[in-house]
Amino acid sequence: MRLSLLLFLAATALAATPEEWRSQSIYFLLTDRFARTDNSTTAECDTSVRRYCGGSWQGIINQLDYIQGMGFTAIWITPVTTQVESSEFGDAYHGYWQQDLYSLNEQLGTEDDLKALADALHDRGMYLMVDVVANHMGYVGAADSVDYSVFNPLDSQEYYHDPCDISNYDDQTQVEECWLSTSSVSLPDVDTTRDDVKSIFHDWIGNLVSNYSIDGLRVDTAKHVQKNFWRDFNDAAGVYAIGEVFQGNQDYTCPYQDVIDGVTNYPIYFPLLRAFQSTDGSISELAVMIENVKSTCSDTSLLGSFIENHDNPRFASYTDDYSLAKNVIAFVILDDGIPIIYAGQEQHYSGANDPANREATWLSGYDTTSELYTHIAKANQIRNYAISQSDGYLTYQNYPIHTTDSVLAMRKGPAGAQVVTVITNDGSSGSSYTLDLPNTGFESGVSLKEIFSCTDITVSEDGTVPVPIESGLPVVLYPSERLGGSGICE
Ligand code: ABC
Ligand code: CA
Repeated sequence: MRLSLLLFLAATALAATPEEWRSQSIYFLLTDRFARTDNSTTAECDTSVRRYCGGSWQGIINQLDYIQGMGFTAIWITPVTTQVESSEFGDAYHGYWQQDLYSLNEQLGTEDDLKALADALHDRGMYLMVDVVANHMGYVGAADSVDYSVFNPLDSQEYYHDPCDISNYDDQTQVEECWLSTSSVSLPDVDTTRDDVKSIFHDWIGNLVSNYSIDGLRVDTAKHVQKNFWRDFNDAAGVYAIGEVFQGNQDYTCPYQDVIDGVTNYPIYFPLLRAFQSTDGSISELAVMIENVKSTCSDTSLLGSFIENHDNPRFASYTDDYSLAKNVIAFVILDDGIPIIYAGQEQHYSGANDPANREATWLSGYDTTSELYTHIAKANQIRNYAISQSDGYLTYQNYPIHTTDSVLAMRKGPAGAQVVTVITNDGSSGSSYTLDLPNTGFESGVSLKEIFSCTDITVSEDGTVPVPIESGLPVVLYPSERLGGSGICE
């Protein structure tokens, strides 16, 4: 093979850096629950029984148009490794009860299927993010019954912490050394402080990433492993990694960004939910947290923004109001950080606690005309376009420019190419009025486009923008003259 071709092939297989991930938008799915190889949209999936429902990697390949049609540029899939056998406590359909790091979960497909998924994504210029677990393995039975020889590698008790339950999440030693579960399905906690364990994980992650052409990692249970484990693990992976740190306090969560490229933005998640789950939530609490996260996390552009995932009740389980749902989505996509939308959110699924929040996406019929599908597509489209228009968009830190009891207006992006987002928790029955919005940075007389409704708005002589608030819907403003050729409102 010619050298140039070899270099080209090597380059296309190159995994992605934090710099490359910052501009992505992620669709998160549970492989077992998103799409089936047979393309069925009727196959039964009763979430309450916690069994496999038949989703597969090939199924995802079949539905990439559906995902890309919403403007997503990457997917995050649940863990791919071999899991515990079926038990009275359910199946490991979610992938967090692994036993063999070096083989794949047959329920989800073959090695070739997973490689084909990476190829299919790369052909579209999209990225593959895979969820990985280094904190624990899984075993059906109580802690004292664990047969460590079934694990591969880490097949002996010496590699594990002695069993104890995490009874107090404020005790960091417990959080790191005790087990997430010691009964039903036990989660034997790996002793990640041992040098041999570290090198086993480094070898494994490097291999996994290169074998399956993985572009990025979502790292499960990051706060349950001591901090000094992660930098070397992240380096051994050689790709952007985002750690799951399930904690709302920015002083606790942000420092993990010093050892892993990104963290899931739980500090914003909680005040965002409280602000929009009803029409009397606190906007100011959210505005304060935007600033707290900016001053505490080392790089907000590498955080993962979300309002739904498989561990928390879906947004629509709190309120069925579409306007509120649209406002939180606008925030998630247009704040700093990499947006993460959880499969089913676009169909307004409303499952509450695990396992109810893991509904099969196929039962929606993959409706590309649904209200939130098209809303997400619009929000991703303007973000993707703003990124393409200005190098500074992603690193310019979003900030609140105006707040009232029910409105948060914010600006992101350098002058002339800024996106101004106005969100409100008025809800769909909110009244219609015009907000004279200051501090947008737009010059008086400039023509703006409201990108959800495609309405034209001109900046007033006094520099304020007359923003129409209608039925509690979010508003996104961008300079009209920049939209030529964008396909947005054209
Ligand atoms: C199963 C059943 C559930 C049952 C549970 C006990 O057992 O399905 O119905 O309730 C996987 C599966 C789950 C399974 C578990 C346990 O394994 O997906 O279905 O639950 O077998 C990650 C993954 C998650 C995964 C695992 C385990 C970890 O995203 O899907 O679960 O590999 C903790 C962990 C976090 C974990 C999460 C589920 O549990 O830290 O890594 N997620 C507090 C704690 C958090 C804790 C959280 C929820 O509660 O601080 O550490 O997360 O339990 C805020 C605070 C937060 C606080 C919240 C409640 O309040 O700031 O710190 O979080 O104000
Ligand atoms: Ca641990």
